[in-house]
Amino acid sequence: MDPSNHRLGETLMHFLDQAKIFVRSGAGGPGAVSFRREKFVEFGGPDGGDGGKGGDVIFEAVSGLNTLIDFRYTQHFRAARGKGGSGSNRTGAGGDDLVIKVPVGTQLLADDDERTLLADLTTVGQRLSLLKGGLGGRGNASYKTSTNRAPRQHQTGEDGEEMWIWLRLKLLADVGLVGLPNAGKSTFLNSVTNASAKVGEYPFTTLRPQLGVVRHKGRELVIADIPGLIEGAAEGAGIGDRFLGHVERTGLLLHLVDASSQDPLEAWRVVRGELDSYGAGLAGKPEVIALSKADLVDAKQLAKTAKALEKASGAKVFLISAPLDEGIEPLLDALIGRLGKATAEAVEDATAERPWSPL
Ligand SMILES: Nc1nc2c(ncn2[C@@H]2O[C@H](COP(=O)(O)OP(=O)(O)OP(=O)(O)O)[C@@H](O)[C@H]2O)c(=O)[nH]1
Ligand SMILES: [Mg+2]
Repeated sequence: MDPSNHRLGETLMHFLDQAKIFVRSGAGGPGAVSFRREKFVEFGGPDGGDGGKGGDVIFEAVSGLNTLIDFRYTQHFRAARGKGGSGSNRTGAGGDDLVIKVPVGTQLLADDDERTLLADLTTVGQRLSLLKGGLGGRGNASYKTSTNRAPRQHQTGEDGEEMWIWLRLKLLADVGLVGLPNAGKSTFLNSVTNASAKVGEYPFTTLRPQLGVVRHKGRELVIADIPGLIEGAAEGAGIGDRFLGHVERTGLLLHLVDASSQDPLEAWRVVRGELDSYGAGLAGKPEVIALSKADLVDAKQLAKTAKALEKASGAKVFLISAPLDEGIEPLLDALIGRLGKATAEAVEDATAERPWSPL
């Protein structure tokens, strides 16, 4: 067995960013057929109550979750049925709504060819009531008229609704870390945030996306670390590009290039190429570039590399050494600076978009 496949398999057991599930709302309870039987009343009237309403299926985005892994084990979700009505005009109890908790950043997609987007739950506490529970059936009391004083009519409850849907998680972060494997992305994440990502001196140490939070100058930044990209990732090479979706919604990309590598300029180009072939606007995202492992290269060489990279990218290139905590402050300043601008642009984009309407 290919060891990298094995490791990927292990990873997917703990992290899952898409799942297909079946949901059904509760059916309404049946209406009752009942007549009053009272000792001193000659003809007891109809008193069958209505059935209760079935439970709705509701999705709610909650904090503290960052994988859809639970949906690998449970794929069927059914809200409770309404209870039947009963005598003495008692309406049946409504079935409880089923609230399905999902991580912030979860999208709900229809199981059609287009994978139509049904909802995008991007803030904590955001809810979507996807399926309505069936209405309870009418009890016979409600059929009483002046001409029919003892109706036996009643309704069974309305059926619930059901559907298969896809859940897709796209983590929400301010900054997405990209670079070749071994560029020092996880080392950087660990040094500036509360994260404790695995670091290794070999490629593909990181097998699943991870978030970290950094507080800098009164601002909170969420940084997403994803597995390294290699040439051909868009066609599935290495771990492929399947995790790039997690940087799709970041305000900007922090592109780390290993200053001590053979050809840093080419390393930068390869990753740019993969961002380009992935699409989804990644190539057009604001990019902050930093040469990592600056401590491993002599000053002259470093300056030369930085200059070449600045020329190729047309952007300022930061120099950092995460283990020595060098160059980190100015880099974080730049991230915050660029993010302020990027957010303003994103707000403009978002207001230009058509509002989402359910189904
Ligand atoms: N000397 C030095 N070593 C570094 C620096 N940053 C990272 N490293 C080392 O480089 C190796 C790779 O670091 P990681 O942080 O795992 O790299 P990565 O980009 O997350 O790699 P993948 O997860 O495989 O994509 C590790 O051995 C780190 O200790 C640095 O600034 N200076
Ligand atoms: Mg890593």
